[in-house]
Amino acid sequence: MLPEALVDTLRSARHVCVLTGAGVSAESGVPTFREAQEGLWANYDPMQLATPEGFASDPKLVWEWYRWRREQVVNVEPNPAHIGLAQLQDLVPTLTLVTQNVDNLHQRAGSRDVIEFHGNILVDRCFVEGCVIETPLRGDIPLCPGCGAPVRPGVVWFGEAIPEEALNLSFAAASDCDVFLSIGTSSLVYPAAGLVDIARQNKAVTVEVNPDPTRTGFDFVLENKAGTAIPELVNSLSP
Ligand code: BV8
Repeated sequence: MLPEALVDTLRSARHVCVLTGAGVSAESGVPTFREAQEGLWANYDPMQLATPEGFASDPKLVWEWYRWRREQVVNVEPNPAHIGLAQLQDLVPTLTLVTQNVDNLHQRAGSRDVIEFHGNILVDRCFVEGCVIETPLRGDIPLCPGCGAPVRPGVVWFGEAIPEEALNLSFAAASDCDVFLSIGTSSLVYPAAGLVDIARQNKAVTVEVNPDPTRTGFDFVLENKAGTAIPELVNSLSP
């Protein structure tokens, strides 16, 4: 049962800013970032693989990891959490969805104008020019057809800057929103994890949805799976 005060707050919200993490895709069968290492990948640390240094030192291994993860995400479906967030976008005046996830599931569920804070695993980019590579990739370490440099997945690695537009749009939304929903994230990775602090500084009501709540200081904590809590939120707002 949702707190009545939270439902009232959402009903009167002008701008809801949502930050999602790997927990939103967990119920689709995509392992969360920290549990993602299973099977042959159990011996590798994602914090090493998801870095420019990791790619530079062994591009073939890093490509194998991303191809394995791509295979995962294209073979799963959006879950009720993704679908509920897409529905929520039509139930509040303005909803800004910022995702740390790179799996494209929010878009497949129908969410519009998704801000991909850490990029998208299904996009390929030239390592040197940064441009998107549309042509089919060939070989263990695909090369840019334009300049011959290695091609890389279009994600943001540790130690890399967040794409400027994504950063600016997300900071602006966190500063303007009157409700900030943090869903399915361990709140460990910055600057994404700092968005809630910006929202709080601007007097937004903050809400965490996580079966394993991570941080004190949220106004509301829904200690539940996103696939259950988000549809409940949507039902409480539906006419
Ligand atoms: C930056 C894309 C600066 C790649 C990802 C040293 C050197 C350099 C930087 C740093 C450094 N030390 C610290 C930093 C900053 C660093 C950082 O924050 N590190 C952390 C680990 C301390 N950040 C960066 O490097 C960022 N860039 O700082 O740049 C800069 C500035 C200018 C110029 C140059 C540089 C970039 C970070 C982006 C990294 N890329 N992903 C890929 O995917 O391969 S991050 C990756 O991990 C994910 O995208 C995600 O963001 C993160 C994992 O977090 P979560 O999504 O929260 O997932 P997690 O598994 O942790 O938690 C899941 C949660 O779900 C849990 O709480 C669980 O309870 C919950 N859950 C489970 N089931 C459910 C559920 N919730 C709801 N429902 C359920 N059913």
